[in-house]
Amino acid sequence: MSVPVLKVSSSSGLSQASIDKCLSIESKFAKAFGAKPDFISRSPGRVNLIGEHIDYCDFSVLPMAIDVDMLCAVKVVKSSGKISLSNDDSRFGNRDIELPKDGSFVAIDPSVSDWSNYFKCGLHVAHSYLKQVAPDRFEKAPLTGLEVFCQGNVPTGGGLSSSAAFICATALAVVRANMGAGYSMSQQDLTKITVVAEHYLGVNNGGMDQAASVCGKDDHALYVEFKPELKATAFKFPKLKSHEIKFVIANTLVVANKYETAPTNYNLRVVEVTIAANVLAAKYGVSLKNPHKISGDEDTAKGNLRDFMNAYFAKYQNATAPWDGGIDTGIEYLTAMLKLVEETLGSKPEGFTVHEAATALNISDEEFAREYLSIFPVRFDTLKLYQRAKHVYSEALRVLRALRLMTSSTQFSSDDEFFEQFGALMNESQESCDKLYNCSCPETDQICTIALANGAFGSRLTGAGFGGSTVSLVHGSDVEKVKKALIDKFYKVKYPNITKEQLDEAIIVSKPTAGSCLYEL
Ligand code: NG1
Ligand code: MG
Repeated sequence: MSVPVLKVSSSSGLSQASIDKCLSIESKFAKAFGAKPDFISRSPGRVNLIGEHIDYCDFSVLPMAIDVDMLCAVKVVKSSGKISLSNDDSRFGNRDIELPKDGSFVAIDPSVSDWSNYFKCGLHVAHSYLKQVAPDRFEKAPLTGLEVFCQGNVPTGGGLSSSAAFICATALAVVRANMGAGYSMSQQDLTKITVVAEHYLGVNNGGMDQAASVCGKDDHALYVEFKPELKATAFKFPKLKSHEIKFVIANTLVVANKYETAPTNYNLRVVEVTIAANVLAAKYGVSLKNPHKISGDEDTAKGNLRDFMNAYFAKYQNATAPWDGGIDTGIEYLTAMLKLVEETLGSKPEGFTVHEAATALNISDEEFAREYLSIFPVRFDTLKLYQRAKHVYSEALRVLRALRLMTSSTQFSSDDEFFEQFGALMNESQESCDKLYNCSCPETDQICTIALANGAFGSRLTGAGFGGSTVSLVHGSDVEKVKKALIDKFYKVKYPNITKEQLDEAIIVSKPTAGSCLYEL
């Protein structure tokens, strides 16, 4: 499916709110650059309902796009030789990016923390896409110059993917500006190219955020699969007899700086589960060679826990094909993996030293350091292979159970059967993120406890964790009650000077929204 291109007019079926937003950014653009933009690109934030820290193991996740987003209003200034950036948020000052005349890439310096780095990441992946689809035009010649006005309301560092929203909007804008108005880009291509964008800033992320931001659909959540290829299937929440299904998103306001903490947090988790997969593979004598990666990032492709699961079933259970994503087989395979993790790694809850992990892999400590610890640098005392692998397989299992609840055609005998079962999965996910993956934080735990005590059926961190946001499942009629409890018992206690505006931004109750699009003016 193509990224939608929408004409900004009421006759095109666009909501008045979207039209107003476009007209408002158009006039801000005019103030900044003294002209009218040619088009606007948009990409939303997302919340992940369940399936945390498993996308980089190629296990499916259940996110939805939400109605906070990033907009880029763009004017093509063909031969200016630069991209001039302006931002609605005064904390982010104007920037000029010079475009190399020989058509080479703009350099990105991840050691300098600057908002334009995200733009540069989107620019880079769009540029490399352009070189692929139109090499004659983009191999040696520079990209077109641009004026860009950015405006977003996805909280930064809040676990709702402000980074993916910005990068997807940027990449889309650069492709549209260089290929012209008629060019149609597929959602799959936009997702695929943006998945690797943050790797240029040193974060070895999976593909959930970009898939959710690009492929979001009004009133639908998404089941995102990464194998055999990237696929986002939209589904509606089940219609219950008397209660609407609502998710309350509450930000801890603890900002998770992913880049600074990557060596001990996010990237270390990716490394630990990669090592766990390879230790299991060595133990059971199976090969993870030639793993299928959506990113095409072959340098870092060492096989993952899904590859191990498939290799194990091929060798020991005569499976003739890799797991195809089916719910029943998935539950069977993952349950077997959990047993095996217990038997194989369960005796070492204290974790593995470098030497112990290298020995388990039959390689030298030096080779181990080179192969696993150097591409993205990491720091640790011991590698918690048992806990991390157990989290991944159990979380992947919970996603399948959650999907079955969301999509099962059998009616629930009572509404609360749905709420209780889905809520329990969310609570188990939180427990696993906290105790096995160590990616929760005290503020997240407090919000979850308050939400659960005030009517929520399930409550958990969403996104990478280590701060950021929470998501809680509630009856539609209980939204206000849960919000009030969070305000009185968490926000006003923890942040006594919090303003009304800050509170309005901290708690979001959004219906699922549409993904990336272009607005033509
Ligand atoms: P956040 O930090 O919430 O944007 C990150 C990763 C995802 C996924 C989740 C955890 C990036 C861009 N995204 O999301 O790929 O692994 O953590 O489920 O780093
Ligand atoms: Mg992010």
